[in-house]
Amino acid sequence: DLSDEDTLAAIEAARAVALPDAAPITVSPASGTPVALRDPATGAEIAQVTEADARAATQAIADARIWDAPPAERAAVLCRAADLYEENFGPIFAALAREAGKTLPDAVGELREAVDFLRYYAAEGARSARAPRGVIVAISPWNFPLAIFTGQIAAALMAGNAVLAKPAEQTPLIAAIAVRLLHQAGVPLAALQLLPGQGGTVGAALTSDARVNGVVFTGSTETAQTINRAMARHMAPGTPLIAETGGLNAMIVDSTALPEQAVRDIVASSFRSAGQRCSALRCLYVQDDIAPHLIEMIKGAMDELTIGDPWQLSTDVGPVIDAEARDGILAYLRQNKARIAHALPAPQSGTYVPPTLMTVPGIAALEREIFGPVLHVATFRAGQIDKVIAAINARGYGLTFGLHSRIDARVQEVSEAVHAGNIYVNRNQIGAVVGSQPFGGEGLSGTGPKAGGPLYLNRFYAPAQPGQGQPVLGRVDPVASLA
Ligand code: UN1
Repeated sequence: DLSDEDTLAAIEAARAVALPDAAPITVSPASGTPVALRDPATGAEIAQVTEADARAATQAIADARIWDAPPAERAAVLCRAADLYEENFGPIFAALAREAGKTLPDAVGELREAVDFLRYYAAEGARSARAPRGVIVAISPWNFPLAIFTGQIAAALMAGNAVLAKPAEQTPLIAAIAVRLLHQAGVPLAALQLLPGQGGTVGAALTSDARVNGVVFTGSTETAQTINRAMARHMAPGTPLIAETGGLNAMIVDSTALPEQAVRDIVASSFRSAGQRCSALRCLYVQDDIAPHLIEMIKGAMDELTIGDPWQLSTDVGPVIDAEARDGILAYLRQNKARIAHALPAPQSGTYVPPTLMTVPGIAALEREIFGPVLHVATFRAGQIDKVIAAINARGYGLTFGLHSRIDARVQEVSEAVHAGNIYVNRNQIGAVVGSQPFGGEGLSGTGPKAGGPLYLNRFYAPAQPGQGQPVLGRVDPVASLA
């Protein structure tokens, strides 16, 4: 919440000190060729990372040791890490802005979510006497390089596992800051090892090793499928993959919606974080009788967005993560030029993409998940909601869904009919809150259980062993038992 005066003051303090202190930072955990990390807003080099290779990954598995401390002690260490994260907000904000192009409001949200994950899993697991699975590989995405990175690790560590963390190749610096703070809080070195590197080499080595007892992954559906195949070939049957993957998230706005509220929520859901959230709105369905007016209002609200340097407090939309992402989205926009209804000017330098509104006949027309600030809009007529829902469900994803309607019966019916892990009514459809709004998808969008929810930790404990279950009592011979 950036209207909070303390937060604003803290950010101003961070802006003053953190930037020169944070750069350049050299991350060098392993042997290999140093690779330059670049600021997406400016293209400037901010750090050098020496990536791990397949040999380092294999060695890390051999070096891994489960965290053999009482659960209450593990919980205390994770809570201490949460405190350290909060104290170190300056370098964390600087790294989030410069390495991941995060705006300051997003950086604040990300730090809070990471801290919430640490404290939530600590509280959930503090009294559990269950045994860990063993070695857990955690593969995390660049779009939440602190929150999701930390959430995966915190859950696996809280259950007592040894964790091998492979951050996204775009965001090893934030990962290195996080791991340093976790170690400083008291997580043993052998219980948490950081392996920055390429998915194709480090990720592949980690996910095809029989000594690994579980994988937790957030990223694309295709990568989850690749990991699934590698695990099936190499690991013991039943080794879990806990995956949060992509989505083609829709929102329905009917003619009873409050237009001003709907527009605010549509713009936040589509363009905040430059659309780089798997929860983001991709395809909006507006009832035809209000559509012309609502679409004009969306365009007007888009025109109010400030696109630019994420380090400026006034910025709403920063760059996308890298040149490859930008070029992919720009190519999609060129190919679908005829559908563009509105696009904002974006800075020419850096990896910016113009926030864009496209009109489409329906969700079936979307080629794939476009991971950026592109909103597709379709219309529907009264009486056609069932068809719209069938079209949404037919895509096979099931992450987030939004509905703006003032008809109670419709809210009830639609939320029962739509396949989605997170259904949001009369609000935006991003920004799930750890604890109160567990996050996760179904179908092509993920395996569950939901992150930040009460069932998540369960998957990180070993299943009950034979002999450790409830005793099954048979008939007892009274004479023999007396003897
Ligand atoms: C993702 O984009 O990978 O609800 C997950 C949200 C975030 C999770 C997004 N807490 O927007």
